[in-house]
Amino acid sequence: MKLIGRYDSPFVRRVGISLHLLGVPFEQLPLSVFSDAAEVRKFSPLGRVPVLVLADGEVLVDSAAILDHLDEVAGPGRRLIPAEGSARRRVLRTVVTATGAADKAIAISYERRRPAAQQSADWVDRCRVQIEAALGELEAGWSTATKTTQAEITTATMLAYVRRVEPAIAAEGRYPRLDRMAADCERLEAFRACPLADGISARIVDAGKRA
Ligand SMILES: N[C@@H](CCC(=O)N[C@@H](CS)C(=O)NCC(=O)O)C(=O)O
Repeated sequence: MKLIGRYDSPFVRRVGISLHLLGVPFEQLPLSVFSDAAEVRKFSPLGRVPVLVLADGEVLVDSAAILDHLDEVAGPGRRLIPAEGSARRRVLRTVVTATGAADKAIAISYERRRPAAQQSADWVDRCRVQIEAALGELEAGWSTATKTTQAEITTATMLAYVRRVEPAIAAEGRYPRLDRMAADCERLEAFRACPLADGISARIVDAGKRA
């Protein structure tokens, strides 16, 4: 199995962490959607990551579709999103809020790649407000789980990405419950196996100790 993409993408990282947690062996092809765009398009015409190439050559695109497949294979006792009922709805609500925030942080990061004169401060502000609303909702409703689910994985990977792209939005102490949860996650073997550059993970673990 091959996972295409780099862990600086929160979507690639949540898939990598899920594969590790589920004990699924894989090889990572750390292609960049920018500098390796032509190579990425050979697997996914849209040129987006993550892509998961299964052992039989079947290609899965989009992190949600990939995670859905991994949960199906993992089976009822191990799946990372509960199969049904209020537990499923709760995890899905958290996951879509976190992925929505990640989308907005990615939008800011792409805006910053444009020539300075073409960047829109209004657009960046709009994205910031949306990320803050999502983080506020997650913080207010957060309850510590006994088991790591996709809610923790996706929220923690999103938080690490926001910290890298827009550090002020997720400044230490603004979201203490999320700080503690993310620190617990970043200590897990599966998270450490999907490392982030710039020492972000270590800073999140330290912030969790102070939260
Ligand atoms: N909904 C997609 C989002 C994936 C996504 O935004 N990937 C980014 C990297 S973080 C990407 O491929 N960007 C290149 C592009 O959109 O052109 C998923 O969950 O996989």
